[in-house]
Amino acid sequence: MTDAAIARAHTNIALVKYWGKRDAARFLPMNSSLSLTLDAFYTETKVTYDAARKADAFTLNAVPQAGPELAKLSAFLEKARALTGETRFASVESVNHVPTAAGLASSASAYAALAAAAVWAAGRELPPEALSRLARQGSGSASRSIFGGFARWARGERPDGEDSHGVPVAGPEAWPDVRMAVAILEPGPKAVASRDGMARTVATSIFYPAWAEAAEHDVAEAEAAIAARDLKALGRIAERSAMRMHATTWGADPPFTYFKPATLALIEAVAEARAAGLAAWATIDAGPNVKALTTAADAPALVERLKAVPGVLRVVLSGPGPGVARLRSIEPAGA
Ligand code: 2P0
Repeated sequence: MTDAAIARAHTNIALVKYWGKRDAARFLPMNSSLSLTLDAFYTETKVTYDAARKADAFTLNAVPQAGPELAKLSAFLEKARALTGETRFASVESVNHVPTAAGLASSASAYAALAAAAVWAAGRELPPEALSRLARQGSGSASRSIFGGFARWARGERPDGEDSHGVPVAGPEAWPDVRMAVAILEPGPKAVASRDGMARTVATSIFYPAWAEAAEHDVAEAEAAIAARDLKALGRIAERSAMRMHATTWGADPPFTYFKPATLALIEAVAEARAAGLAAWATIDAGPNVKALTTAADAPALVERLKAVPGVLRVVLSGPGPGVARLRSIEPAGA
């Protein structure tokens, strides 16, 4: 007997960053974080439980996966099965609608979609907080992609992680005028993986304690700015959170950075745009690309400025996106 479900989840960009774990096995963060879910980038995943299967199977963008990729997926499905009581193995078909070489973390949308499809295919309906808790255990940032618009990932206090999950802050309809311009750079040599980078900064960065303390305040301030629809205040918090996160990497031993020369040029272009009167605040994740928070009205002028920076391949504009949702059919890879 087979049972299947399909879920779509959108990626998110943190405005107050998640950076560092207090419990790596449970994916428990050192600090709370806050993000904007984007409508332009998403993952669709179909999970089919099949009593006749002897093992899990996984295709990503229509390419069958094996080795470590399949093992990672199977380990996550074990967590979903433990939660739902499902006992059958599954075939998982996943399609990423994230531009290739975008340097955007697809793990957020991927694990959010997988968590939801794995639970729904088991015939269970769980509250979004429970889906978020499960998604968190695939990739921390996935806990936020269960929700649309602005979402907070509450750090939580409990050692078992039950209180560490996404919380909706303001849905995509609440502030539809917000935009994120994603400037995509030519791909370079592989950077330090975010998981390794955050582990190294927690263990060795002399700036880490200051980071963790500041982040908690930043989340509270960012929520107040969202409640007041004050993009200037939110942008300022987002930019300083990103710079402080990256400062921890310079203070690590050995030190490292995700910045490339073009990253700094983009940060400068964003500052110049702001000086020229446009809404524009930069944020950077565990890679060299720069994302700029802006408004629908100012986005076209900002995009032109970012496109003109040497090294920029393209700029993708996105508005607020929805939370995880059930689909009837999956869009094939390449569609
Ligand atoms: C974030 N990042 O808040 C931060 C900012 C990157 C920089 O979440 O180890 O893939 O799977 O929990 O979620 C990327 O790290 O890390 C990330 P794991 P994840 O978006």
